[in-house]
Amino acid sequence: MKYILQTCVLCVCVCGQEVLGYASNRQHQSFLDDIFGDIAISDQAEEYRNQQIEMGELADTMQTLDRDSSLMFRTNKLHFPDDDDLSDFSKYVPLYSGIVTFAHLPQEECFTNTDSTLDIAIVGAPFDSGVSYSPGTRFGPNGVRQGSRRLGYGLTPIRGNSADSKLRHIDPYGEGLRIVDCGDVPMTPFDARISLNQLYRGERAIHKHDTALKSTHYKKTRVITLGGDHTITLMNLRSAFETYGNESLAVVHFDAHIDTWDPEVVGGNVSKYASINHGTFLHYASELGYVSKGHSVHVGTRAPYITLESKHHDKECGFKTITSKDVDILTSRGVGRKIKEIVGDRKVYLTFDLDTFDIGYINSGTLEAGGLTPREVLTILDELEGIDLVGCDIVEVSTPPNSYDGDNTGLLAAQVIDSLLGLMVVTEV
Ligand SMILES: *[C@@H]1O[C@H](CO)[C@@H](O)[C@H](O)[C@H]1NC(C)=O
Ligand SMILES: *[C@@H]1O[C@H](CO)[C@@H](O)[C@H](O)[C@H]1NC(C)=O
Ligand SMILES: [Mn+2]
Repeated sequence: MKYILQTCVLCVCVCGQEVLGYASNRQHQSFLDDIFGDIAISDQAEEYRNQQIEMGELADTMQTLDRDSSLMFRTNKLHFPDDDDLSDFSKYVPLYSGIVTFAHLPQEECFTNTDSTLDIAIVGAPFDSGVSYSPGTRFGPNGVRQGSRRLGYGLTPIRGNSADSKLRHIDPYGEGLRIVDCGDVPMTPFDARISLNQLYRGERAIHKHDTALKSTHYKKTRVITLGGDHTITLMNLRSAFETYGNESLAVVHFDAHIDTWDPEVVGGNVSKYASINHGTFLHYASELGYVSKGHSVHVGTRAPYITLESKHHDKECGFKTITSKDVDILTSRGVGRKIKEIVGDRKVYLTFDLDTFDIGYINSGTLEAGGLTPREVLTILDELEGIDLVGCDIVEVSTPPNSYDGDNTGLLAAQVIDSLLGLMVVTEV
């Protein structure tokens, strides 16, 4: 066996061919060497192994393995790049690796550098000082980003509700819009008043950017905010309202709860400071004129009204209601069509509370049974194709370390954002 091997080494030297691929100093060629080449064995290790074999401490695998079984590897020898060549590093990054931004979008400092042009900006609002039930959604922005790692290439067989819908044929990440992840607004956990004001200023700074895509009919950046408890929507709405003309926006509010509660009912009888919270922000949004009355709608509603008066007050705030059970009656597409009818051609702000989903799918700030399935939600959202979506957010995303449901919550939240991104991009291409 040894004799044959050395003959071959000679052959390689004489002919200058690499077909057999043996390194000339290898006395005891093994199956592993054939498969992995230099990666499996260094010169030092080779020498050590040879010594061990000579001393009879180690079996020469050449004696025991059938070399025919490694013929394929010997004749298809792997060629590694030059040791200092790193050109392949930038070509492909595995989806689970790297520093995590939403769907691998480029990260940008959007707050102080307002000269850059952006079409759509993702920003996190890590805040949970306004919750009445489970806290912890300050980890939400990070959770959504973790859940978005498989996203970034958007052409799928289910985007859009029919083969001839425009949505079916687009990849929101690849249509030429400049979409970036701005990171999180630094929101202090110690004083909700300061914290919410920080968010307003952060959103406002992002809204100052001009858009990049020439064909767009939006002059200013549209923002997708990752929450955070639902209180944050008041600040997002305020900045969107001021950016898009100081005219009330059609608010599409996916949520198990109405969130228009009079502060006298939720929080306000504790202190004035406690009045603004995740159950009252829509009362304030309506009072401040951000909500287009009669053209705004709750979707997925099912939690108790708390008081008899709350139902009446909700109407005063300008919302129509599509309950979770209405999805059974109208079908998902029917719900989508009804929402479109309600908002018409008005500018839309869509806020999505993760508790819209049934408790079986997610963890969130205030879980309610009897919610929607992921497919129902994706169908409803895609049916909104063509609406004038100027801003959106996803809130009450309760992910680890606050919850222990694996990755489900983050994955679903990311999937909703992916659909919303589709709705934002489809009108631009
Ligand atoms: C909306 O009103 C604010 C405050 O008065 C003003 O600064 C802003 O320019 C207005 N926005 C638009 C788009 O007109
Ligand atoms: C606040 O209002 C709620 C609902 O009406 C009531 O149950 C609660 O007792 C009130 N708390 C205080 C301190 O007034
Ligand atoms: Mn809510």
